[in-house]
Amino acid sequence: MRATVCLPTYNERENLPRMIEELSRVLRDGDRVLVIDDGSPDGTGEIADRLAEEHAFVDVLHRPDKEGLGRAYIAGFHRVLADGAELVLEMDCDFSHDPADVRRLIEAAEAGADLVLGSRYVPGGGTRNWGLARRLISRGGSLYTALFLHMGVKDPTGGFKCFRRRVLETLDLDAITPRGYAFQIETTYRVKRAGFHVTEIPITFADREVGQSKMSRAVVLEAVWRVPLLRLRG
Ligand SMILES: Nc1nc2c(ncn2[C@@H]2O[C@H](COP(=O)(O)OP(=O)(O)OP(=O)(O)O)[C@@H](O)[C@H]2O)c(=O)[nH]1
Ligand SMILES: [Mg+2]
Repeated sequence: MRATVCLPTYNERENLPRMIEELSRVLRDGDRVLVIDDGSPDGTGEIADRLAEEHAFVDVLHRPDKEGLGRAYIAGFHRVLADGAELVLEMDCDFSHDPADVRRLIEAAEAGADLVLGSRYVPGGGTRNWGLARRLISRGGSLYTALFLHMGVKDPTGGFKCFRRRVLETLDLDAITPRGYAFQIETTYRVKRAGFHVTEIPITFADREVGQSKMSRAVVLEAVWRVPLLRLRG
């Protein structure tokens, strides 16, 4: 099945070239990468254009304003579905997600899962170089989500995923409005509600080594109020 990795970027100039290089080693013939850049002031967009000229498997979607991860992914999903992708992956560009794990996500989808989640909280998964505060926020987010949504998912806030095409075609993508972690929770919730088969495979999530985190208090608070709302709205 032809897979496309959606790679949202905002100020990832130090990470993007190496990420494309590493993905070129794990992707198969016909697989693609779509870089979705929100007008990064550090020139990531121009670097992406250069990489797309050098590598036939790379495309770039430029968006003028930074509107958050959720919006960037939705725009990317529309594009890759139109381009005929059969599997659609989400992945961070900061090496928190190991490109070497992309193959295992693809294989789990090809083995029958409709949505594969890279999971820190199933046996064999974990985090590396995360301080206590980040570990608590992440664990707390998982527990909070379980309390309201009962999805049976151990790592609902993670952003390393692989969707089958038919899943994204079924969802009303433009109705998914969160920007941060809540985006990850809501997509998985909707996929489960639609009756699709979701599976988790273990990954190790490493803290970024270069560039700046875009995580903010606003992103966490968004998830705090949106999760109960999701339950209420059904
Ligand atoms: N296009 C786009 N990409 C974004 C935006 N915000 C974050 N990203 C990218 O999304 C990925 C994840 O963002 P991070 O900054 O690592 O945020 P995070 O993973 O929640 O936080 P950390 O774990 O602290 O790094 C990275 O590749 C970012 O460059 C955005 O508004 N638009
Ligand atoms: Mg990150």
